[in-house]
Amino acid sequence: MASSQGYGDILAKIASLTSAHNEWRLRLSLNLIASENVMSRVALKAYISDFMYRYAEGKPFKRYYQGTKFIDELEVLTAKLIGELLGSDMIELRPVSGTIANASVFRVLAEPGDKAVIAPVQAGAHVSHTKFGTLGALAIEQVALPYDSESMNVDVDKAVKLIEEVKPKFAVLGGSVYLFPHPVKEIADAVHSVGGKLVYDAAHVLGLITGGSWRNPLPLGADAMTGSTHKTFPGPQGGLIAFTDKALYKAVGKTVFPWWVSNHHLHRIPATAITALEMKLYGRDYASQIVSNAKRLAEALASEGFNVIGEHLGYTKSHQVVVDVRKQGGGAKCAKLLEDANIVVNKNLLPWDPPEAVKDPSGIRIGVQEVTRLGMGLGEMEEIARLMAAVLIERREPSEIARRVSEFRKDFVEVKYSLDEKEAKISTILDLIE
Ligand code: DSN
Repeated sequence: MASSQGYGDILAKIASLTSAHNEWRLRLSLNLIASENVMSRVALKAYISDFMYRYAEGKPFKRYYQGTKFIDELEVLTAKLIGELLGSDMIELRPVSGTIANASVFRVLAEPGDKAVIAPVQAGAHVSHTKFGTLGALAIEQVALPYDSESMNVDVDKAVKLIEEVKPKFAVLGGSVYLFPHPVKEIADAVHSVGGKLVYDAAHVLGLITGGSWRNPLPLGADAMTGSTHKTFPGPQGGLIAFTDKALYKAVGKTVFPWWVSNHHLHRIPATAITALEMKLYGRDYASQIVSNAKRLAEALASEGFNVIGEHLGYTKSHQVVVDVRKQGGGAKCAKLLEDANIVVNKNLLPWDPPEAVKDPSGIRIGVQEVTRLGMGLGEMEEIARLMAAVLIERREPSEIARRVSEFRKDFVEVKYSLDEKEAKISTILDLIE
């Protein structure tokens, strides 16, 4: 067995950085980034498999490689499970991220120079919807979907008028910040009437949809729904697309490989299947607890003196809470102070911010899906609000609050809404490697 032979310092550094991160994020801190989550132990075991070393270019049972007979079956089974949760038998699992899922659909729907109607980034669109991201790389022109900051939602009348004028190839709803359901039917009808398609980006709310706590956009008129499998849907990092439009499903399926992925990171597939099963069994309870927790956190933060967005609308119907922290020093400063107190959130543009304010926007965005998966409920949301107020309103020393956060976190380390590990009997490849 070789020793580290002079690389001991580097090895120690790699080990200590990795261990410190694991300890910090899994034991000591409150993870409130709205786009993250943790997998169950069963899904994690399924994830650490030989599939992580392998290639399977092409579609199940029509691959360009040998050695794929098990992933072929697993991929079909996973698509079936997800399809049952979403009410679609047209599921594409190969995009390795939500951004790649978006790129795959956008490029089939539009040629460079064509137009798409999409909310501006400060109104909640994901960067991949914008000229700064994937849309820009595809040279598709973004026409801003009219947005009403009062209702934190699309301005339907103005949006319908704009769609009739612009006649875009497609419109996009959904994205990275949204508290309330979007008007899917109205926008679908408008874009269909000019020959375009509606893409719904469900990256953030996929778990809420599969759990029945958010309206499924597919029966309401979305032609394709893109998503991530690791936000409110608590699986491994990855993307997917569900379709109602068969021609679009086929066209996108022909281009995911070879345009956007060569291999599609096969080890995420069995872990995604395990998570889909968990959502079938526990998704309804999980999703409704997420939404109740988000609302309670918003109310508790408001009681502590924060300017929580959307009070007149009940604050939120999703997993997210958005707070205007200009009075507390702005998004960048507040997110850093909270991080120093072991509370991890992200700074976020609010609808009135110009895109250039991205480095120091007005707000912070908070997501409760991960702490909910760890078993937190309404009482814990009130404690989180108190801890945040101690840092940002009472101006207590972040290191003092960090200790309180870690103490509070101690009781919430087990991943709930999970399959039973003994029943699942999944072994990892570590069991095969001596
Ligand atoms: N940018 C991520 C988010 O936090 O919403 C999604 O890709």
